[in-house]
Amino acid sequence: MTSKEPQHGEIPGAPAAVPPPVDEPTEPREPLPPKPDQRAPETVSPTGQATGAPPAAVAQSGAYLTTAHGTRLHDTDHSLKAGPRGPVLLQDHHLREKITHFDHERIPERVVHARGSAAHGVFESYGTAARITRAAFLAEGVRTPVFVRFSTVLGSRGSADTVRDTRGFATKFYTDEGVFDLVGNNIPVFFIQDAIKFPDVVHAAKPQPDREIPQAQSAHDTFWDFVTLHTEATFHTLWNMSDRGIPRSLRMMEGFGVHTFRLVDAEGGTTLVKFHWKPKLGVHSLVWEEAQIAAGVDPDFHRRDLADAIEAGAHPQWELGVQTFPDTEDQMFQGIDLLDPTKIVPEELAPVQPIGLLTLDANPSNFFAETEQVAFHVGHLVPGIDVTNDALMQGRLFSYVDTQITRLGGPNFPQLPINRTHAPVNDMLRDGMHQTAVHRGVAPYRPNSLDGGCPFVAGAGDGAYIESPVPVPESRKVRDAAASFDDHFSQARLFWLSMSEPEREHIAAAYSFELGKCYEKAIKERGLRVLANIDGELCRTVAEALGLPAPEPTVELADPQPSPALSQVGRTWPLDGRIVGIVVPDAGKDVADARQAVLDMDMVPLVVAPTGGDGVQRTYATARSIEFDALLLAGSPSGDAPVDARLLTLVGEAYRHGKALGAYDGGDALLAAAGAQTSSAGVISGDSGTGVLGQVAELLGSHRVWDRFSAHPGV
Ligand code: HDE
Repeated sequence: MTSKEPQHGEIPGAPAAVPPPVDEPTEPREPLPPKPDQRAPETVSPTGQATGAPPAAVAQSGAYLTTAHGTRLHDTDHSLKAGPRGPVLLQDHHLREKITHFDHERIPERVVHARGSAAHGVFESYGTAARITRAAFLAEGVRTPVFVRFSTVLGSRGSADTVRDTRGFATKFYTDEGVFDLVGNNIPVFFIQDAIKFPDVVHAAKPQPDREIPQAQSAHDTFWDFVTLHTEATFHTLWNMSDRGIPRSLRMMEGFGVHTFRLVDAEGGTTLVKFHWKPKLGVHSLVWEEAQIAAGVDPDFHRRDLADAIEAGAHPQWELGVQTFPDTEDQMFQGIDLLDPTKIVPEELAPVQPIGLLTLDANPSNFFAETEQVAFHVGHLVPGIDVTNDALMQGRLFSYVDTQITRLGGPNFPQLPINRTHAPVNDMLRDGMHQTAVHRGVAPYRPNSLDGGCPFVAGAGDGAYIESPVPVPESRKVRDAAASFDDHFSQARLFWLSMSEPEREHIAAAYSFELGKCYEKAIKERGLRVLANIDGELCRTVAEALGLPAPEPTVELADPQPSPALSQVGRTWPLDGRIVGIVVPDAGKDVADARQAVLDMDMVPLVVAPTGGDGVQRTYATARSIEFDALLLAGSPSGDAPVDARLLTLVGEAYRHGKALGAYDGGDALLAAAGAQTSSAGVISGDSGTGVLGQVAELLGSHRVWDRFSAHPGV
């Protein structure tokens, strides 16, 4: 994995494949090729057959503007009128076609997970899962094309990326045996244990129905009203209030299948598993102040970061891993109910075993066609992967087709290019809105003789998907759940006890903000009652912030073994793709050496100068600290004039947010002016840019200078 200079321009983000001329081009030519970092869905037919058509040619082709039916047009600037000042004529087909199509450009956004960003990639299997599953794409060395969509849950399509929320992590594997979708989240537990509660939690969390505020926020009365009454949401809510709720980058998030799945081997033997995605860059989060700034100055912070990294060649990678559990009759593991999606199995009890590597190596060519129209489904399974009786999962098996019928306008959404399987399709599904397959034959029914008996059903030996014949527990019809589902607090306490000091401070601050934004005192008091059942210190800190008394717990507090794997502090990670701002207050100064040294470490250098110019990627007007993982200060402003307030903000924020800072050539003076103490942890000063960079890079391995937070409460 390396960072390389993008195709044209100094930094990623050039809008087109070649730089535009200043004057409007006049010479007819075929459409420009896509940018080198982009890929489109594979050109397969609706029935999964490779067509061989170049992906670029199946969108626009030809040099001339045409109607939707291919007739060339000579003017698209004026309606057809009865004279230059006369009325517009009804016969203007081009006008009507253009406006009518425009009027229908929008489709309903996803009811949840509306805001998303996606990328193409490849999954390479290690083969380590082959002993527990017959899934062909998990055999050793098999490479499977994938499309991955990340999302926030609550906000609308245009909402900000860095809101506090759960993130979706949905992967479509185009395997030779059909599509497998792993539709997971970046948080391993869920708010509810049964799908029947999904409309409740989503209605509570979405903007309030009268004023339709707040957008993409859980910090409001209806959300906290619900989760403090429906306490099975406690653990998921705690994850959201932790740093996991505000990821630094989509490239630095874990992913989880959440539910327990059942893997089936070639002999029919079964193993229960939980899926995990482990980012090669480690788990890393924003601090709250950064998240707020980003929501204002760059609402596309995560989307841009993902696309830029891929364009720059810093292809993000995750290892897929499984925790495995014996498929016992009670489906419990060390006292943890594997059918309860509000529970984790700590990695220390069941290690995550790596089974393959995901690399995202291409950006989509068209947001709507790919990221917006991709349709995931928990029921898109391949032989060797089966579901369990988790009541949350079972409801999802119904929901995902149902929602696409409204969103994508009918039942033929599997035929949209991004959704097409790469395996042969012979499905007897016919007709419907937007049918693009031209079916042959007369007998889309079975049994038949008119179409030669086709299609035939497959046996297990022919690669058929056969549901694992697991016994169904003998019981009676009930609307109920197992008694083990009643424990809503012990794992939340386990999580709290596993956090480092700065992570705990962030959690307490998040609850103080969210409950503080609630209007009703009763809801705040109820929130504190829930916190008392997690931890006394947490409850007292938040109670103090709210100006309310801290209640006593109503349950006996558990005494679980902490799980270090849950904390983001204490490990080191690779530097690939991390962003180093090189601040050059003296516009003429040459920082080529420092810039090259950053590139040589596979990181991205961005030069920040007072104004734009050659070799400058950010100015005081466009730079904000949130974008940088570390700053190198190449000097201080000279002269007696007051230091530019934007520069002080940049440096001061980076300091407050626990970022590594290096100063050389007199950069110390700038640090001091910005209120950064040179004696403070993670502040380096030296003689040369490259010397300072070495120490800064070492600090970057642990993502932040964690020790600095204790000196700056409230960040
Ligand atoms: Fe979803 N969920 N969900 N969900 N979900 C949708 O499907 C639903 C749940 C998740 O990038 C919808 O196509 C129900 C858990 C992701 O396109 C919808 C229940 C987890 C995505 C839907 C759940 C998820 C969705 C909305 C309770 C983590 C975005 C649009 C039983 C394991 C996928 C759509 C993408 C999307 C229903 C619970 C993850 C309405 C009924 C648990 C990542 O069908």
